[in-house]
Amino acid sequence: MSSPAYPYEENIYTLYSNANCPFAQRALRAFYIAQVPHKVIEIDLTNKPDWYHLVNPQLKVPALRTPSGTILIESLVLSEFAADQFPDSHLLPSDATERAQLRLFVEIFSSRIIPNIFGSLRGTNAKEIEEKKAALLAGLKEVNGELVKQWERIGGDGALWLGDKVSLAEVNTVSFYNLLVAVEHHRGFAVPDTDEFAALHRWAAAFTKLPAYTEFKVDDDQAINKMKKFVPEAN
Ligand SMILES: N[C@@H](CCC(=O)N[C@@H](CS)C(=O)NCC(=O)O)C(=O)O
Repeated sequence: MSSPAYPYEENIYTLYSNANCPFAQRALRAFYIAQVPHKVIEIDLTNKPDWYHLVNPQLKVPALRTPSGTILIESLVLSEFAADQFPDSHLLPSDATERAQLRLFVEIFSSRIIPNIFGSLRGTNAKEIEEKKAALLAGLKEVNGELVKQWERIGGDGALWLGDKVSLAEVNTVSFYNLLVAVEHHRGFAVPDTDEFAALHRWAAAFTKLPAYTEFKVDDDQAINKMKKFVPEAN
């Protein structure tokens, strides 16, 4: 049988990624935490290799090739796959209710924060930009409330979703939190330093110290520059 006409590493996982992509960073962090031998192939998104459609017909990163040749796509699928395939990573709690609560947190973050980060940047007039910034603020308040509820449930002093242990709650969200710096720069938005957002600040102070965070963190200047492409020319 002939080998497929795209590059991959025999016998280990191959992750097709881009270091600046917040979606790809979910997969990079999950595989880093799970300590799974894998090769990262960096895809230049401005000049994608001809063979990439054979890996992902949607031409997006991240994508994963398993050692047996199965291709998986979509960042949340890949991070969940890492958690399932490598349970010793404890990326997900063993209790089904706790897993559901964690997934709800990721869903709330993904649906309230991510579109409003991009929406604030893409806005074409002051009204639209202010509406998206207000929605982003409301989303962050909701995320803050979820953190407060979670810490009441689990007790202890830890400031990550699972207390002291990093999990998919951080893996699937922190690359987007990292983009808030671009909304601050381009749109003058900052998370207020008030009690309403205290849990969020406490969580960020904890996850920014994690090796899994710092290893893949995009520099603030680079995040600001990369996100500039979403800001329309006229504003
Ligand atoms: N829903 C996808 C989104 C992935 C995505 O949008 N990736 C971007 C880079 S951050 C991409 O590959 N875009 C294709 C392009 O730039 O042509 C996922 O979660 O994996």
